[in-house]
Amino acid sequence: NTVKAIYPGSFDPVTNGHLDLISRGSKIFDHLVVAILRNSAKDPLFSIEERVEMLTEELAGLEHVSIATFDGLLIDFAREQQAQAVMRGIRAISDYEYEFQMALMNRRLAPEVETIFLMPDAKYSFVSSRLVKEVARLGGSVEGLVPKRVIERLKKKA
Ligand code: COD
Repeated sequence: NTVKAIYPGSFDPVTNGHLDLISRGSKIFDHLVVAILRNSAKDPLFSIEERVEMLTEELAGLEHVSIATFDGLLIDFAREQQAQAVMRGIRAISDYEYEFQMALMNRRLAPEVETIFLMPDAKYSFVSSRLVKEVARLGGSVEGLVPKRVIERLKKKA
């Protein structure tokens, strides 16, 4: 009985918190699909192609992990992929309300798909793509919070 999980997100850009979670997930699940949402309400800094590239670069060599993009409902994508689980990260209590609502709405749409939450290493518990973008845009250092290649890409956007 193999378990396939989807790790969905915006990944705009991928952070060390996301990578920490992916590494943990890859040890638990037989297969983990990192799924980037194509059309989000959020206005992304990085194009979908750039986000795929960044994840491809950082996940090279990691076994049991693949990268995909999706549109529409997450749960439709999970069914199409025949995944049994959705993996999400909980950084702090503040994440809980949004994650709880989404998990229960997804369960209502697809009761057979289970949402599983993992916690990142405490040193990444304050890292978010949103704050990384803001600090980088205003000239602050995001060293250690995102991969080196992502820092270079952020500099080019500034
Ligand atoms: N440490 C650990 N986990 C982290 C960290 C960190 N530092 N940073 C982020 N995470 C976790 C987040 O908690 C989240 O679980 C995941 O990583 C991805 O984060 P983001 O910010 O890149 O992605 P989101 O939250 O914008 O993704 C939202 C979705 C794309 C999953 C959602 O909008 C969606 O499913 N959209 C499709 C439409 C749909 O199905 N809607 C109905 C939902 S009920």
